[in-house]
Amino acid sequence: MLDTDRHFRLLLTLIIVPSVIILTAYSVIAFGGSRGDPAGGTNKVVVAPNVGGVALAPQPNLSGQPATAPALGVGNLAKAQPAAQGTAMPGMAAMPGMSAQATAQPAPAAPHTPYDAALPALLPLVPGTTNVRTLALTTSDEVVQIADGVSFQAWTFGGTAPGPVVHVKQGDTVKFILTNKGTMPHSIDFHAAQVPPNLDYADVKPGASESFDWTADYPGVFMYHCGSPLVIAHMASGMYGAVVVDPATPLPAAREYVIVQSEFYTTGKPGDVQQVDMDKVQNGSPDYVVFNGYANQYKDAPLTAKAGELVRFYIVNAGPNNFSAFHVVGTIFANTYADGNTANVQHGNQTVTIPPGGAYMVEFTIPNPGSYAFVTHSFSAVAKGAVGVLKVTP
Ligand SMILES: [Cu+2]
Repeated sequence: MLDTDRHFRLLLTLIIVPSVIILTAYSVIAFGGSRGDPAGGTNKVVVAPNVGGVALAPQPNLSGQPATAPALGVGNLAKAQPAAQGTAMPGMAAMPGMSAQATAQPAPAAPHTPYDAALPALLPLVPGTTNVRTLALTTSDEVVQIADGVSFQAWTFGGTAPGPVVHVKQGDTVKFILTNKGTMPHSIDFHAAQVPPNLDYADVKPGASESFDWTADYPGVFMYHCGSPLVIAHMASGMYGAVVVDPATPLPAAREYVIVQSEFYTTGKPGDVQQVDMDKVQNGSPDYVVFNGYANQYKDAPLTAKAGELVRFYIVNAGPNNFSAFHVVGTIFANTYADGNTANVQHGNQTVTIPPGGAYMVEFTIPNPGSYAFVTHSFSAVAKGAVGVLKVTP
């Protein structure tokens, strides 16, 4: 028996000891090798080079004081990292200091005029018709203001980013003409339309015009945007807007606002016109996330409503990258409608998820006067300008 036990132990030792050695060696190669792999490590820190060029990120400050300090964390990272060399978009005029790090902004210039968020009137009818409307949009290169003291070299529809809100009724035919006064080909993609994109959404050369008709088959709220390559570059440069299609059965009267959420990715010296930074665009690292094209504009100049009044927000998320988690602090949405279609109703939502290229209509009534902030609840975006206030009065 003893001999058998010894032999058994010896046998176990001969099996276990080499196994432990082999397993230990394998662990070092497999896990140690993976952590130390330069390629893997580089892939995991793709955001780091993109924070070097972060410009002023306004604080999520609802006190009405203009923000001047970089957002906590972003500023620290910006200082800790070497300056990112921003990549300006091909075809854009090079600006002095284009590749320099932007870490501060100069004092504000003229006061900003907020983008009018009120739902505009319906497009004009073609005389003698009841459901044929005309729409003419022009594309152009413009320097626009995107935040306090920050100007940006944009490509636009109608001279602003976002472009004008298009308002029609379900069943309308839109006789549309696009005139390109910009310096490169542009086009338009109406998410509210059903047309052959290879024909109607084709590039329009500088100086040229193209026209096509489309019908508003579905009610709701939709994005439009430039679809010329690189599409993301044209969208990141400001080429998007909202279409609101009233349903055939009219909605109840309400206080109606249109909000387009979008991101800006910038590079340039403080005080210079900022250029789009395509590295940041492609990596999804915006400097600004804004409602209707300008950081914090409805925090500084609140939208208004009356207590007890039905409020209706049409929200388009133009992206080009981020989802929106749209939320109004201090209220609950009585009704929410994905893409603004009344067939898609839900009740009692706190926050709605709006994908890039998507939209929502939300309705709510606020019983008590006060200041009600609206945000995307992806809160890093709030620090970058995605906050407004609805001021409710008795
Ligand atoms: Cu374009």
